[in-house]
Amino acid sequence: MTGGPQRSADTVVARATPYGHAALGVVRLSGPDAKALAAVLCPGGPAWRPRRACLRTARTGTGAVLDRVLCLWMPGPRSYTGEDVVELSCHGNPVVVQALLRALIEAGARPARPGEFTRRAVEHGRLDLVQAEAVAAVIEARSEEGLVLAQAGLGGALSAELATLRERMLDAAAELEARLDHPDEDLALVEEGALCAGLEADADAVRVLADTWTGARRRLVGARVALVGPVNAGKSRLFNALVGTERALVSPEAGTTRDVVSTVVELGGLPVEFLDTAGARAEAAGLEAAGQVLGARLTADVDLRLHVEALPAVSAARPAADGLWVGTHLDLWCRSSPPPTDISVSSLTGEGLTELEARISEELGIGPGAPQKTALLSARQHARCLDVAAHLAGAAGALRGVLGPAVAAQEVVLGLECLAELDGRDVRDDVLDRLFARFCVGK
Ligand SMILES: Nc1nc2c(ncn2[C@@H]2O[C@H](COP(=O)(O)OP(=O)(O)O)[C@@H](O)[C@H]2O)c(=O)[nH]1
Ligand SMILES: [Mg+2]
Repeated sequence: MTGGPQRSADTVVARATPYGHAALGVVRLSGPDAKALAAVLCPGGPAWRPRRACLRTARTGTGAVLDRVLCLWMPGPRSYTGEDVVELSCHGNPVVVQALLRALIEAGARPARPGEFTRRAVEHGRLDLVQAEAVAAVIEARSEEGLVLAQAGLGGALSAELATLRERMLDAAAELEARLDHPDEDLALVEEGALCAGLEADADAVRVLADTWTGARRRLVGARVALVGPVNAGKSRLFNALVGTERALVSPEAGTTRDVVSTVVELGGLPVEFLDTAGARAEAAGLEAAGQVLGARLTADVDLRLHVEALPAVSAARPAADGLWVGTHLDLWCRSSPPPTDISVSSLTGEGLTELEARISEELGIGPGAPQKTALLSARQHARCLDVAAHLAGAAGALRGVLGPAVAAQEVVLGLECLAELDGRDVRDDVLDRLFARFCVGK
């Protein structure tokens, strides 16, 4: 963080609950005047006591009652943002929430920008950047396993792992600097081979950490599975069987499916979006060909591809691309040898469907298995981790090769810079702007 901790001069306000009718709505204030502004909104009543909920009456400027609100005053620095915070729980009617917001803004509060509460928490050292992203993940996680990973991040597990990595990298940098400053003296504490091996081991460890993002992303936002293959392979019928509803049109006529049809279902506790696509055939033209192009584009980054083929017409060789090779029409398979596909099903009788679902879960790495302890929680963290790993590998390579300790030291320093950006120790404002813009207002 550039500039170090600083007190924000202004007090911000936002609703902390979504727009809509609900039992409760929460409005949150943060900044030096939080309590004073809340006291203007809720005049009179008992004395304000820190961290004690108190029922008060919010009034318009003319004294009319807006709502009875439960007020909680959390003086800084022991608050979410590190500043004075007041949370007002009112009735969950957008009219009530809007009236409270307007009154507080008229009294002098400023509407908060997206993610501003969490950004203030980071600026006041209450959270590091990795934990701030964990806050977003806790709010957005779409599975319980994702929530557990997000909570581990918020609890500081990932931050601690990064802190020990930083220590090792600083030690390596110091070792390399010692070799540069005094090339003729034997000041090195660590023998060169061990130093190289240490850098390589750290590069590997950071790559392993980077790899946790794939599994974590699926647990946080869900996974996407596309059904692809030739026309009339039985993709649409299998799609309907997998999502448990007659969602896609099924027909013996080739070229029936044109648009991508998608449905989200829960599989092993995760939301999984299945996508049915237009089948492939060389003579496709017009809308059918356009459907194939659209299908290829919309499924370019799926987590898993099911290459579907009808068993009576199955090719002898497996499709070249990654994914599961699925044979349909198992009910029509009458040859003595087992089908060559990875897995076979009959969408007519249902045979093999349970096994296919289990296989899909396995391919996606969901369901029972070793739970991850620490995992990355954003694409940004993933990108920075890969940068750190590349610099560490570059340092080891330089030390082993002809480039030597000067280049190796430079690589470690560059890696440390990436690490500082990763956990927010030293991160540019534009990076923060982009990151917090993804948060919603009030977070
Ligand atoms: N007997 C049998 N027929 C199937 C099976 N799966 C699909 N079909 C039939 O094969 C034809 C083509 O199916 P469809 O799902 O539209 O294929 P798509 O073009 O790949 O989407 C339809 O008449 C389906 O009823 C299956 O497992 N067994
Ligand atoms: Mg189809």
